[in-house]
Amino acid sequence: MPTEETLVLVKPDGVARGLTGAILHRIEAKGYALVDIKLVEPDRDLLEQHYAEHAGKPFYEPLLDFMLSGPSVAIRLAGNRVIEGFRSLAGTTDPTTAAPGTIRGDFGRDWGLKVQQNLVHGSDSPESAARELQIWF
Ligand code: DAT
Ligand code: MG
Repeated sequence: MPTEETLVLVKPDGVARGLTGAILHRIEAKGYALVDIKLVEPDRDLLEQHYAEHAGKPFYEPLLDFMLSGPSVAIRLAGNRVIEGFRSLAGTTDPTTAAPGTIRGDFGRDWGLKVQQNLVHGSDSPESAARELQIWF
């Protein structure tokens, strides 16, 4: 299978808590290649495009507010099966129950807010990756 690409975000909680380096370390240790990386302060329009699939859900507005609360680190990441590989590194959505050994499981928890502050984003399919990479890069 040819090398594929995914969009990874270190979300505002990860940047604010100084976890960008630790997260990048795990990504690099797994053997994936950083193709491009930048600090981004997204506007609401960018986030509405990125999270279009979640519009109208109860956590949608808190999610956008959270993503507007500070910069994220956007990463174009490459490697064979990197889409599923990064989501495995990240762990499941809810950081309270994400498996230990994953980014979300080791560094995240429930902060009692309306949105899961779970440190990272990773595209969930080749179609999502292509769409999201175009939005952020
Ligand atoms: P993922 O980031 O694991 O792909 P998702 O795409 O379903 O999860 O949701 C996007 C983000 O929205 C997720 O990272 C955190 C937040 N979120 C999802 N479901 C939630 C819920 N039930 N309550 C609060 N926040 C939620
Ligand atoms: Mg998702």
